[in-house]
Amino acid sequence: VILISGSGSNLQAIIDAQESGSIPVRIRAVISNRPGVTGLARAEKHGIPFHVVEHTAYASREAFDAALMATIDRYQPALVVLAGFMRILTPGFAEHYRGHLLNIHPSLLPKYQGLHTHQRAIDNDDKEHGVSVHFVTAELDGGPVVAQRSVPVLAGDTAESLAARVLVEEHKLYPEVIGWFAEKRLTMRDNAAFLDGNKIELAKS
Ligand code: NHR
Ligand code: GAR
Repeated sequence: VILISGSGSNLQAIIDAQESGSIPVRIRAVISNRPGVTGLARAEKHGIPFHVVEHTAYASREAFDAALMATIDRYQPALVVLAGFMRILTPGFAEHYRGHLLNIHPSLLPKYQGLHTHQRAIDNDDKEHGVSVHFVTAELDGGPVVAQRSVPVLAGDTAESLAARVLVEEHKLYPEVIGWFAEKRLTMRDNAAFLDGNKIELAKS
C-alpha cells in the first residue's frame, strides 16, 4: 500500500517497475491525505484501488492515523510505502508497521531532516545533495537508512532545479529498494537495516 500527498511521481516509478516486471510487487492500494491530487489519477489510470483519508476531517493526529490504519489494514500489505506523504505519523502508527514501513526523504540523511531540504542544502553551500530511503520509526526521518544516492549542487541551482535533479535519482532508487524488500532481502532488526543479512552502514563522507 502506497501513501501519497501530491503528484505521485515516485508512485509512478513504482507502478512502472511493477508493470515491467522488474520487481515482484503488487500495489494493492494508494491512499492520499489530500483529495484531487495527480497521484490519485495515476492510480486510477492503472486500475489500482485508491482512497482519500483527509487529515482535515479528523480532530487529532491519533484519530487521523487510526482511520489511515483501518484503511491500510483492509489490504493486509507486506509493506507500506510513504511516497511524498506529507503528514507526520504518530508513534502508534510507526509501531504498528514497524519493519514494514519505508519513506523516501529528499536529503542525504542524517542531514536535513524535516521539510525544505533542497533550499537548506543550497543555503549551506553544500556541494552534494541527494536522497535517502529509510525505515520509518517514531523518530521523524530518524529511522535506519537503507540506501542513498547523491547529486551535485550546481552554481545557479534553485530549490526547484535541485529538486528535479534529486527526483531523477528517487525514481531509480525507490523501486530498487522496494524490490529488495519484496525479495525478502531487506529487513529491520534492533533499529538497524539489513540487506542479505549484512547490516547497512552509511559510508562516511
Ligand atoms: N512519521 C514518522 N513517525 N516518522 C517518519 O520518519 C516520517 C513520518 C511521516 C512522514 C516523511 C517526511 C519526509 O520525508 C515522513 C517521515 C512531513 C513532515 C511535516 O512536517 C516532515 C517530514 C516528512 C513528512 N509535515 C507537516 C505536519 O504537520 C505538514 C506539512 C504539509 O502538510 O505540507 O505533519 O520529509
Ligand atoms: C519527493 O521529492 C519526495 O522525496 C518528497 O516529496 C517529493 C514527492 O514527489 N518527500 C517529502 O518531502 C516527504 N516529506 P512525488 O509526489 O512526485 O513522488
